[in-house]
Amino acid sequence: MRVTPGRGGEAERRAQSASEAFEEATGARLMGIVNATPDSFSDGGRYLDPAAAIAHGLELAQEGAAIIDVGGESTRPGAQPVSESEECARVLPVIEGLVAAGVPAQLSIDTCKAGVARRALAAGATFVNDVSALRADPQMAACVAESGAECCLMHMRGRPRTMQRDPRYGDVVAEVKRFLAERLELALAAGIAERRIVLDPGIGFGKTVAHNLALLARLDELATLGRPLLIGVSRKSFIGAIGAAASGSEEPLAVDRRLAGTIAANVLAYERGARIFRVHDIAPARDALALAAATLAGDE
Ligand code: HH2
Repeated sequence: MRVTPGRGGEAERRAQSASEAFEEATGARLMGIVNATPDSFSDGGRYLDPAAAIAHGLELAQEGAAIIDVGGESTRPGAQPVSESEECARVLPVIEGLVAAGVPAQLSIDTCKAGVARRALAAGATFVNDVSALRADPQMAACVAESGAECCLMHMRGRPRTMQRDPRYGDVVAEVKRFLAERLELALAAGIAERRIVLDPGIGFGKTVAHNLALLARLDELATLGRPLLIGVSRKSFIGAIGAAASGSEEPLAVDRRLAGTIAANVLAYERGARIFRVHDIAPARDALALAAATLAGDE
């Protein structure tokens, strides 16, 4: 419970929401994923029905998500592109429904299309998660700047359909850092306020298992860019690969067996400076990161 000054000078007690309590304990925010798609790699088809997506978003917020990220187009390798009207038809009812239900979280639109972002922002979203870092649509930078929304700029090599075809880097961390610094400059020049920009190395976007591990291990080098780092490792295939290797299996761990690896990667990313965690499973991430924060603080 937190004490806040009430009207007329009276102290008024109010219960903290789960996300406020989490942020106070860790200095971090959780971003819960709601994919209103038929083909997302881990939850495709589960939340295509708006009522199911809205109920799921409300549950994630109640568990501690400060941000609910609503997406209508899968970015998994090989995913088929979706038209603007189809994407809007998938995400707008979800955003409108969450707003109408009074969801206690900020709403994010996961899109590369300015037309989708504009309509989502008009419906109540206040965060634009653009995995192309404002490159896919020339209108996107102005759309974000005019709206005053927060935005995430993510590194991706190539495009989702082809990005996993033999990606190569000299020094992946240095290249991702240079890219993010350039995109940050571009966003600032377009009039997006610096305090509204977060950066993301794009785990799994045009990267091998080794590239993903190098980015996680050396995340502190990206933290020097001076903006909060968002990290999205949840259920991704490198976790399946590492888990399989450690258990002597030829097959990658199934998507529903990647929670432990997701948590390990998020905790290590937190220690190295990540401050926004994009996850499918909020409650376990919340508990693990709270423990990590308390341990790092050396609480007695
Ligand atoms: N990962 C995915 C989608 N959007 N956005 C950011 N900022 N960072 C990420 O790492 C990221 C993202 C892929 O995950 P998911 O949404 O679960 O799958 P799909 O793209 O198949 O819908």
